[in-house]
Amino acid sequence: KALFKIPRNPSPTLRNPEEWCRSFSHFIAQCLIKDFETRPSVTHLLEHPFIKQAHGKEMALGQQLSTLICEQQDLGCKLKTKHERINTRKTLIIETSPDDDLVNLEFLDEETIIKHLSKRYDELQIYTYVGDILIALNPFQTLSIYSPQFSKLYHGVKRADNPPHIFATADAAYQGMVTFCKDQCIIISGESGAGKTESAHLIVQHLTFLGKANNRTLREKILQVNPLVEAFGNACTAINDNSSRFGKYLEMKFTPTGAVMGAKISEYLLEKSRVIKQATGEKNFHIFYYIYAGLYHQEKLKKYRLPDKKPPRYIENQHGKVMQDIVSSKLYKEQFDAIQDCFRIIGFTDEEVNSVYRILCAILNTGNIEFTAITSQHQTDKSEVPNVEALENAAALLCIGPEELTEALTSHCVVTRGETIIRTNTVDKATDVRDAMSKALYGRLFSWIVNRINALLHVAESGMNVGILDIFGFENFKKNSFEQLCINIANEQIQFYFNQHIFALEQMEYQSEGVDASLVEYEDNRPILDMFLQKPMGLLSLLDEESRFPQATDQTLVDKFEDNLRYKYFWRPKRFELCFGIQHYAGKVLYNVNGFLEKNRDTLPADIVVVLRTSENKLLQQLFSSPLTKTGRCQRLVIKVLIIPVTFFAPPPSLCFVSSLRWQYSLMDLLSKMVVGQPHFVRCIKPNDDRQALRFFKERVMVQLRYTGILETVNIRRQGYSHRILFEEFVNRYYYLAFRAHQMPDSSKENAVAILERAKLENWVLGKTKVFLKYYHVEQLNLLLRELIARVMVMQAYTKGWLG
Ligand code: AD9
Ligand code: MG
Repeated sequence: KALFKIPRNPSPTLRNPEEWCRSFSHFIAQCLIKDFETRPSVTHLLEHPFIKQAHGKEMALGQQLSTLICEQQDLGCKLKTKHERINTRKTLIIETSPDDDLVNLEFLDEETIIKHLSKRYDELQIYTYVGDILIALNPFQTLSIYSPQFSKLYHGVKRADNPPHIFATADAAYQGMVTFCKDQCIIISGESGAGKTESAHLIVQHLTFLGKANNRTLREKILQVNPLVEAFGNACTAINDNSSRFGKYLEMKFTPTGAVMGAKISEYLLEKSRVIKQATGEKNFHIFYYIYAGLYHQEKLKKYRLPDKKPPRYIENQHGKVMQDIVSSKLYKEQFDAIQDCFRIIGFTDEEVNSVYRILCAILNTGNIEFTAITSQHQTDKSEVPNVEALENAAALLCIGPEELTEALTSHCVVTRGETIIRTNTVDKATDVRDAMSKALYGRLFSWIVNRINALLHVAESGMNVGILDIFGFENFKKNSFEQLCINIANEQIQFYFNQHIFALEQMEYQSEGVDASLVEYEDNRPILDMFLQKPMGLLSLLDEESRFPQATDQTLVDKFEDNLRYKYFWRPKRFELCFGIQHYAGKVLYNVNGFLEKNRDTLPADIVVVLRTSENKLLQQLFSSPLTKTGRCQRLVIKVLIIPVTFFAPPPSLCFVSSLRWQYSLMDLLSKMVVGQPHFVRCIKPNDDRQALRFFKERVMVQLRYTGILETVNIRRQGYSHRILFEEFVNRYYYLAFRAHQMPDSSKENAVAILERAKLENWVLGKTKVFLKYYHVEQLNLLLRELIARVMVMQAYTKGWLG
């Protein structure tokens, strides 16, 4: 009834009818969700003269509403009632509980938090709030809480109305974007295997649901992006069978009215070295197994020149069960079919897909090329290829001449004093060149796929977006190498970003604005980051410096670290061992320096580039025509210097061949993207290391809660003011709540207070220039605003005569 109570006052400007219709239907849908128990009113609504009259009118409004109402009825039936406790082990209890938000707990210490999380995990409540931050415990089993019904349940409702859920976080980001026309970003963190990638998928799923575009194809395309990119960028590690080996920032683009219009993906720091070698018990990137099994079953191994007796060396299973293992895997074959569908749905042409397969198969053949030494009287450093078949296969797939390829692998040109001299390669050198070529082919192919997806998802730069960050999680294996160091530094950076947002910026503002709030102590990891990033004496600078000396060895490198890094976070177990240790924010890690320099140099000989450029394959020509550049890079580097270490903002060096420099640059680009959006945090926690469902190891969880600073986060969310809004912005945003549309109040402190009082909020404080709000205030204000807007819309429809 309240819904149809038409206010008398004249209306402010009506937005366009389409927008009106959309928001109004959403509003009605929300009312219905809230009113489960009074469902007879739904039937009344269907009978309501408004619906009947609107039927067939402009925008088929009535039709839309009836559909929505039916959907809600359906939802109501399926979920039975919101208050019914369904405790079959695999169904979420759709019932809110006081410990849904740890901030609400009366007594708070580590033990209490663990007790509540453990109890909730037992009841399959894997999600818990800490204020506006979401903790997600990995369930290690499939739960039935991600269906479209749940998407509807978590759409545009008050957060406290439902139990915590990843959809609620996605919804908050979406609502924030639509209400304030501001970009949002969801940062998912947690150690390897904690559930970041799964969470990212679920967020994309819910955002696609929320941004209901009329264009169904677009929705389908967006949903295919993650599976496709992950087939190329994920792999099985000792910790996680589907471990992300690259960082991914997916921006979902929306129109100002909240309809999804595309997506853009940025990839960071792919672990290319995995192509040529994997640690014991680990595997190569998924796609290699999919393609080998898929082509085997389609009887196309011959067409793509792959061996059919023994799998190529790069994907050879180290545990012996080789061929059968791969080709008999139903999963691999099915995944290959799925990847083919992804390519097709996203819009790759058959020619492009064929070229991608050819390059992948060429890489597999390249791995099979061997070298032997030719020793003659005059020469001992020459090598040749005994198994020409693999080389010929690779050359044929890459559409280049086999002789040219042999030349480029077994010799190299040196230019001295204007003269070009050809030098031969030793077996070791030729092997390195071969592997460098494989890595370069794969790395550039991966970037090309990502760029192509972006082009096919056809996104105009206008509009708003919700970005989702899913990087590789913190890793600590028995043996850790250069890759783990890069991954762990990236995680340090994300932790630093979290600290800045949750603790540092907030507390700095209390002081500058003269607000009296108790301060919370937290573990600042800035000194560790400085140790890595400072110039010229940080660990990465030392590594780069050493990489430029041709005579340097891994031994000289680790000595250099020891001699120069005077930090308590660095130690060297024994002087003559090739290893060093770092006390990261998430624990101690021992790194083995073997191969650090070579991996960091990551050089691709010019001779290889020259020969690959002669290819008749269009895609390959494109990959090697110029270094792949990412659009939009380097444009926003000086945003909010405050929250990113200054060292990150040094301009990229001109000689950017060194891996760690490129890598720092890449990370800098990522952070510059993130800082422009309003952040939402999801902290994934791994309850056990055995990947077992319903196993909650207190000690394991405790460690993660400690190093992510959850207890401190609870404290600051309780005592602090997570939202600080300038008076001007506050009055502009919310003035409808206390003033008439035509009044246009000035943005004074007094008017801000008038709004706060009218909205009946409690516990806010005022600073010199800003309103300081608790995390729950913003939701309350937004809800009031949305309800008001909906009322205004009904009123406008009335004045337009749509309501008869
Ligand atoms: V890594 O840093 O990329 O190595 P992630 O991304 O944190 O790691 P991932 O999302 O891949 O971990 O999760 C690991 C496994 O946990 C998945 O393969 C699932 O089997 C399992 N998982 C995680 N989250 C869920 C979930 N919400 N529901 C069911 C889940 N299973
Ligand atoms: Mg992952």
